[in-house]
Amino acid sequence: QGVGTYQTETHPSLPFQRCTSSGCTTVSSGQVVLDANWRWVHVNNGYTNCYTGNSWNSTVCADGKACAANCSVDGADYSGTYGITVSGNALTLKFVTTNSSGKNVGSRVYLMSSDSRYELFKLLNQEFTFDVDVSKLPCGLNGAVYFSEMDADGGMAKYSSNKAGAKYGTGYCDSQCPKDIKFINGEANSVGWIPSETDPNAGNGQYGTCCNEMDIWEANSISTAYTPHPCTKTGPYRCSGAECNTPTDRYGGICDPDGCDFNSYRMGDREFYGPGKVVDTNKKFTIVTQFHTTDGTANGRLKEIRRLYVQDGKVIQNSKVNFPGIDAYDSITEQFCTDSRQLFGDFDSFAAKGGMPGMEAGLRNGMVLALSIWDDHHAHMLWLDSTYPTDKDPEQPGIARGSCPITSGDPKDVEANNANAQVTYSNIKVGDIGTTYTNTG
Ligand code: IDC
Repeated sequence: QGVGTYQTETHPSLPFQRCTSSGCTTVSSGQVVLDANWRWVHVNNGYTNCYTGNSWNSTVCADGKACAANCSVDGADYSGTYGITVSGNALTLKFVTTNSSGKNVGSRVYLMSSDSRYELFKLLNQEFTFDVDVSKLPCGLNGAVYFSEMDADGGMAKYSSNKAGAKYGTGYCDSQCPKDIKFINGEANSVGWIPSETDPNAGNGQYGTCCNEMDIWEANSISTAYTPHPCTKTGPYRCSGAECNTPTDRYGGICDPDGCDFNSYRMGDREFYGPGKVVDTNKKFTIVTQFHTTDGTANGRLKEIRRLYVQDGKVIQNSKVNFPGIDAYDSITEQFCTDSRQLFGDFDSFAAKGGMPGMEAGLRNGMVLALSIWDDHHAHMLWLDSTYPTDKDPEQPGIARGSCPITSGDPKDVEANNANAQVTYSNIKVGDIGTTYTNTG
């Protein structure tokens, strides 16, 4: 796909910090870029759309290669069209943005340290820290901060027909092997495209795009989870057929779509996270995630993913698993994953797709930071913040994930009633373990 020039692409500046025991240095060239899927796609040097609403222009997009050769992705008006704003080191993503050109729902941006390359994070034996304000993020929404094993240049070097690259937010992948991505490997995903039945702006093509994913933060003001999702292949990998996770065969693909989630509420501590709770979601707080290895170096094996919170200057240890018959784990380890999946009676797709060694491979290869706000057309976010499956007993371990009603989270409701929802991420830091936060309380 080419580059459209009707709107100049100006990345909002978002400085972040790199830390060691001698202190933190600011990467002032930090900036974010909007994913290509949200952008206007039109014919090269013309105003005719290649993609409108949820379908492709069949004249210029007779096949994926021709479509990529004929079409360009254009620059973005970050605040006006997409509700994406920055102030200092803080990024705010608004949920619904309406203006004369239409309505935008949600967004996904990636962190860069230059205009044309994503920042590639290597997190083994490191910690990743940021502040969040989820106070305006109700049931059914998800403010997500996570790492995907994308190419730093968006795939430009591998696929010469991708002329847009990271500067225009191309090359996305994750462990759901999403098929709603419009351009994969420098080709349009237009062949066999099926428009979504519920989303006027989305659809699914014949290809998906898979890769290792480390969810640092999937949350709203009611619930939160952090979740490694390994894949059996190095990403990004373009899948088709059964290798993508399909609705009828969720676990038949090359990635782990469920992950090994640590959601405090689901793990049996219902008083830990939420408005007025131990981690009080009415106010800003800090999230620290540490990637501990067996030998305390980046060359060691990934053994534990630990979480800490800091609020009002005070370090808050993670909640503990609180069910009879299972250890009081307070972090993600291979044993936590095995035992919790077993207790809950979940299929252990995490183990099946590589477990901690699988996640380690992705972390060692390097991953790109995605920051997003989204609603859920498939499961209404009930897997995060409610009782799920909805017909099961919430007192049975693993079923209750949060206090949201099972009727909440339908995109048509939240888009109408919570259009003003938003999330703010700020003060992003990465560095040696113990160097990105302090306890002053
Ligand atoms: C969750 C994933 C999350 C993903 C979501 C929607 O962790 O990253 O965005 O699915 O696809 C289930 C659900 C499954 C959950 C998983 C953890 O079927 O959707 O995965 N889980 O809550 N049942 C038991 C566990």
